[in-house]
Amino acid sequence: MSTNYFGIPQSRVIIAADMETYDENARVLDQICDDIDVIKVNTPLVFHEGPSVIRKLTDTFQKPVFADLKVADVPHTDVKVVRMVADNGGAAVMVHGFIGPDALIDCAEAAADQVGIIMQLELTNPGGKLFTAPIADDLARLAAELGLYGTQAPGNRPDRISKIRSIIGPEPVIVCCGVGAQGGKHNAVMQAGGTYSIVGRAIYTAENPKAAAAAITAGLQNAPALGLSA
Ligand code: BMP
Repeated sequence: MSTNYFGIPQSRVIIAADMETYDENARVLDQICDDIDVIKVNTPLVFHEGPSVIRKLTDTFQKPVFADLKVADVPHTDVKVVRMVADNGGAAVMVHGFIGPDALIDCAEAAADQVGIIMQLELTNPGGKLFTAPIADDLARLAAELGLYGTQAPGNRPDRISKIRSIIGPEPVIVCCGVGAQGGKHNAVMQAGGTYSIVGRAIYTAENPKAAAAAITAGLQNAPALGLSA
């Protein structure tokens, strides 16, 4: 594994900064920034604020920003999005695995060791079991063959995290969405071999986001340190 784009992990929690304005997210981040390792942004916020929000968050909160833009197009379009993330100081970008090896290779080249490529495998919603789960293991094999920085896995299905970890091996990161509001548990994600839990509403809609973040990580013990090598 080349670069550790997400730095030294502590809580192993990625906050999904999913509110649509910078200010709304900043109000929560001001309270919980010390409790999380990475800030994840996705399309509603980036459409609303523009891609420069990636650098603004990075500089203000001194945390790596993961651009969850679910890149899923033909290669010459994909690479523009990857470059946009790199040019705005992003640490990693989420790219759908189903775009295939040619497009993924072009994305990795465009990332040029400035940005980690994390492959989206299996959606956490019930419908994700219908079309994405059946191809997820093959996509994970492809992610490993291409030496990508990591993959996504459904944090609300620990058995799937274990399977994906067994396919990709100990080094790549696995980011696991669906912890908190979608039923996943941080401890179970860690025990199954996940590297990071992604948590959104369970923290940012809580009356006390700091206490909610502490509750997510409470009781975490002896978690295997997978995907954490520099
Ligand atoms: P929440 O914790 O509020 O459910 O948010 C989950 C976050 O993870 C959202 O940003 C969502 O877009 C993302 N996500 C997901 O829930 N399931 C997936 O399969 C992939 C995701 O990126």
